[in-house]
Amino acid sequence: MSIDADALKTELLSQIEAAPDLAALDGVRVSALGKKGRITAAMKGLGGLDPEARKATGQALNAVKDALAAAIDARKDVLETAEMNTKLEAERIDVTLPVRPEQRGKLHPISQTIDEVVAIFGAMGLSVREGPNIEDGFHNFTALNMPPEHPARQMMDTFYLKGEDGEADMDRVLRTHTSPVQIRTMQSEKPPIRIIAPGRTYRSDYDATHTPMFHQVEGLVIDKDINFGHLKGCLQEFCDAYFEVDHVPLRFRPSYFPFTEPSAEVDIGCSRKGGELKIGAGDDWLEILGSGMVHPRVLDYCGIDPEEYQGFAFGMGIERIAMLKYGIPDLRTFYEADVRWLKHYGFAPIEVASLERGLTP
Ligand code: 2U9
Repeated sequence: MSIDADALKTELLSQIEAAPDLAALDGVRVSALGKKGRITAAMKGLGGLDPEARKATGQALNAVKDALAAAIDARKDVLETAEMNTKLEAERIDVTLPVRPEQRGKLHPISQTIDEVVAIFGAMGLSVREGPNIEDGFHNFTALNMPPEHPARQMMDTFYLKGEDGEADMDRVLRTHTSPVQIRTMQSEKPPIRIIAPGRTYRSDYDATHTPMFHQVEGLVIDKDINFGHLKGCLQEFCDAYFEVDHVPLRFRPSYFPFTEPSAEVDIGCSRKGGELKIGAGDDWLEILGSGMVHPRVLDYCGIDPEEYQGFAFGMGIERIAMLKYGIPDLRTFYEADVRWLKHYGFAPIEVASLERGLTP
């Protein structure tokens, strides 16, 4: 048997040169120089040669081994450099690219207004509750003293989800107010209850002053001996803090809501001289919210004894009070996602509304 060291060298060198990447190169190294590699096998075959051929072939194989090791090192350098260049190319950062002109995001006026309302009522001891946007008929209507034949339950005002038969499922409605959150809270918590429920609400309505989705914040206070005076004091304090005016004149007008008795709509004093709205002074009035004492039937529906507990509730539109405070003239612009509008009406994101530091940044 003879061993052709030159042929082995030529074949293995060409494999090394052809290795496309580091993993393939290592494969070639193992198949040539590894324990079960071609060179090792050839070395083992030296024992079958006569002494002279053994010496010459042994030297030749050692030289091939050195040549292969050198070739592998050289190929490894080439492949490593190529790999590094590919990586550098892919991860390159263009430090000459100018920074974007818009460096900071802004808080949407809806978010800012909710933050302010939460801060004000929070300081009075009311905490936030949330609930589902898809409600059932009981929590959105029935428990609020709106029986099935009530006009607000009819299709034109309310978005219903489709049932399996393709018809409106009367028990899956997009909540038309945040009142079901208060219903759920009364069902699951015991008085005293002092909460606000800010969030999205939905009504099938679209014109200059109505959008199908809007935001409300409602409040609920339930305890023994709560009376209309507490409602007035609470709303007075809210209006003074929110509009940042010493004593906003308030006017309570008798009204009707199915869930409160008595009910009142609340106006704030303002002036409209020269077409400019000024809140807190003047001889004009502007409606901002609805309120009343919680109807005994509503308490009853929630398992609270109306002989033992009373409470007041109120509700207002977030968009409406945001427009009044920040002079935003058109409701529909709230939802147009126009970054120029946000830049103008938005708020610095870091300074969260608080009574101590001032509500508005
Ligand atoms: C429960 C009991 C009573 C919440 C109330 C109003 C009056 C009201 C409107 C203001 C403008 C809604 O956004 S708006 O269209 N809301 O006038 N809301 S009393 O009364 C409740 C709520 C929950 C259990």
